[in-house]
Amino acid sequence: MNKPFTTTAIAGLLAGMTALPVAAESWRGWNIHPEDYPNGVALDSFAETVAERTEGRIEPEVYHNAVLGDQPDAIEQLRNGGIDFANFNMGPMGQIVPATNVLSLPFLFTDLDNMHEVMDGETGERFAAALEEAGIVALSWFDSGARSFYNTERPIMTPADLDGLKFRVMSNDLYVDMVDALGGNATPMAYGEVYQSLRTGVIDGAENNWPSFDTSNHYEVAGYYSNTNHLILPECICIAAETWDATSDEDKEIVRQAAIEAADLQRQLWAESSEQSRQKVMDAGVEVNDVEDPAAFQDAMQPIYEAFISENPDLESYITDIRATQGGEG
Ligand code: GTR
Repeated sequence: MNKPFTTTAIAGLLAGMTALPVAAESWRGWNIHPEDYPNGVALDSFAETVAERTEGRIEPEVYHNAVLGDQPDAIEQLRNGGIDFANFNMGPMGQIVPATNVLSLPFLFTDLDNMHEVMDGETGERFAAALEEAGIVALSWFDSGARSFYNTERPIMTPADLDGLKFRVMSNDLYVDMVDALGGNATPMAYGEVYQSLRTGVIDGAENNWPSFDTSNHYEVAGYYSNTNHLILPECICIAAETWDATSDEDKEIVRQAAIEAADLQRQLWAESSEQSRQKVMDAGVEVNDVEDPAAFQDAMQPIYEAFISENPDLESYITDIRATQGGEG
C-alpha cells in the first residue's frame, strides 16, 4: 500500500517545484536562404538576442536553406502552428493576404529608400494589420533589393526580347500576368527547383535580385542578367499569431526590439552583399545590361494596374498613399 503523503512531504515537493526553472519555449524558424546570406545572418542574430534577453525563456532556432519546406508551404505551416517564425517575402504572401498583393505590382516603388519610407510608416502598419488578420505578426521589414530578369538566351533590351522565352516566377498569379503582359511565358515554380530547370532547359529564365542570383548559382547557367528592376519587394520577420499570443508582454517587447535590430543589420548587410554578388557574377562572365527604354516596361504594366484596381477597389487607397510619397497624385 502506498504511504499517504505527509504535509511536510507535500510542502517539500512544492518548494522543489517552484525552484525548477520555467521550461524554455523552443521556437522553430524558417529561412529559405543559406545561413551566410544577409537574411540568414540577421535571423541568427535575432534568435541569439531573443534567447539572451529572455534569459532562455524563449529559445529560437533557425532552420536555413528551406529544409522546412518551400515558401508557400512554410507560410501555411506558420499559420497552422508548425513554424513559429520566419523571414517571408511579400511576393508569395499575396496569394494568402490579398492586401500584400499591392506590393507585387511592378514598378510600385521608385527605389529602396522609397520602399523603406512606406514600410516603416503608416502604410507599413496597414500591411502588418492585414497580415495579422491572417495569423501572421510582422515585426520588421527586411530588404530584398530589386528583381530583374535573367535568362540563358539573350540580353533583354525591350519587352519584345521576352518573346518565346519561358520564365520561372514565384507563386503569385500577378507575376504570371506580368510576364504575359511583357510578351513572355511564365511558370510558377519553387525556388529550389529553378537551378535544375534552367540547366535542363525546362525554363529559359527567371527573375531575382543580385544576392539570390548569386547564392542560388543560377548565374552559372543563365548568362544574361538585364536590369529591369521591376519589383522591389519587402520581406518580414514574421511570428505565428498563436506563438505571439502565448508570449508574455515583457517577452513580446524583447522579441519586437530584437526583430527591429535584426532588420537594421539585414539592411546594412544587404547593401554590401548586393554589390559583392553583382561583382562576383560579372567576374564569372555573366553579361549584364541596362534596358533600352525602361518606360516601355512600365507602360506594359498599365493593364495590370487597371485590372488590379477594378478587382480590388478596397486596395486602391494603398496605391494612392504610396504614390503620394513619390510626389504623385496616385
Ligand atoms: C528571394 C527571396 C526569397 C524567395 C526567392 C524566390 O529573393 O528572398 O524569399 O522569394 O527570392 O524567388 O523564390
